[in-house]
Amino acid sequence: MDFSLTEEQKAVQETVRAFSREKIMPHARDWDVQGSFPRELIREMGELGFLGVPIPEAYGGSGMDYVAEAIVFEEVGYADSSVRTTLSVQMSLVELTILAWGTEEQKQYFLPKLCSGEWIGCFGLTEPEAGSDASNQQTVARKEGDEWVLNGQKVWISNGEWADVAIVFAQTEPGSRHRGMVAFLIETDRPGFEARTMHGKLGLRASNTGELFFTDMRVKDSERLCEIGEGFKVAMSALDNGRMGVASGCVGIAQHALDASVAYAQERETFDKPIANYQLVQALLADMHVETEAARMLVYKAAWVKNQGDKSTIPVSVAKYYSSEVAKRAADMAIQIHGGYGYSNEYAPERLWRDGRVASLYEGTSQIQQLIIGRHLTGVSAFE
Ligand code: COS
Repeated sequence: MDFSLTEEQKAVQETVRAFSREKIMPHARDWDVQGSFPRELIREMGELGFLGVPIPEAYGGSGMDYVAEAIVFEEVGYADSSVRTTLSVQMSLVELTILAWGTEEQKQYFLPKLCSGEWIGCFGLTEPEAGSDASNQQTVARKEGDEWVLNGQKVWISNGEWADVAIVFAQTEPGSRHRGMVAFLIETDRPGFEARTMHGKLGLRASNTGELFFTDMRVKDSERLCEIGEGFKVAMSALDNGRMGVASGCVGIAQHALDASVAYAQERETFDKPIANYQLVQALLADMHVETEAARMLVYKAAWVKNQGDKSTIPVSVAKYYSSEVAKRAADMAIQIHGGYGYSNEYAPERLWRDGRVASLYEGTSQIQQLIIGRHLTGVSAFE
């Protein structure tokens, strides 16, 4: 067993870390307050190759492995989870899904635009009545000749209003649950499609989250991403990638919470001594360190499984479940160590805490991950 990173992975870590600490982190607080970050940043990251890490070079990607991808998410997530979320959706949920399920024509047309950051993508699965219960799709696709007519609504769609291209899931046979689901890959600049930004989020305020509306939207049959009835498998296989992005980003949140806490503990004095002298503070720091290291190892293990080309659902669920819980705990401990200052946006912990909170909700709640893992252990499905 070799725990060291390859030269290529180390180079990625160095480059993305330098970029994120210089170009993202100093602005994270202002972007959080403003509720957005500059879209040009996506283009810039595309030019540096951060947007297509595991995509083959033939399609405009960087042709690297899943550990390198995890490192990119960790480093960007350390700086700003809003930017990381935008990146994760683009790379894990959209690009990798097109790579796995798209036709050669779809891959050649969409992937270079997404890898370069010229286009932004979104993943339209969640609906008001289809969150954890993802196969309960109310968006309907009705066939008319060689076209489909789409009607329905999506919610909580990251990149929603920014997206040039959307993967959209729909039901072709209402009542048939996952057996009738299909996925389309559609350009959004079209009649019948509308996106509206959602406001009032606890965290990830700088990332765009939208609602999508489909009103008699006409979609060509050639815009299908899979066969009829395969839509749910597309969604689940996409989440095997998406959850890796969330897990890696959470390692970044936890590491940032720890680094900020160590620095603060060394500098802040109470009773004439830096608070780092107090055993109760050291205990918090030790817990943060141990849990962050453990989360990182689970992420790397899941990435390694992916690199072998093996099915990664379980290791990814394990990593996502643990890392998202660790991010919440680490950010909470960081607030505790920072005391009153931890409650102010003058320091990072309160934003880490708000941004980290969503990680155990989106792309499958912690409870969904527990039930996926529980089903694997017992052979009994809680969903039947
Ligand atoms: N990759 C490929 N195919 C998969 C898969 C995966 N990871 N997981 C399941 N499938 C396939 C199964 O093989 C099965 O195919 P067949 O009908 O051919 O046998 C089909 O999909 C149905 O699978 P399953 O029986 O596991 O479906 P369930 O309804 O039991 O799934 C869970 C339940 C909870 C696992 C699923 O609904 C889920 O993950 N929900 C959370 C969704 C979520 O994360 N939402 C947030 C989205 S934010 S973008």
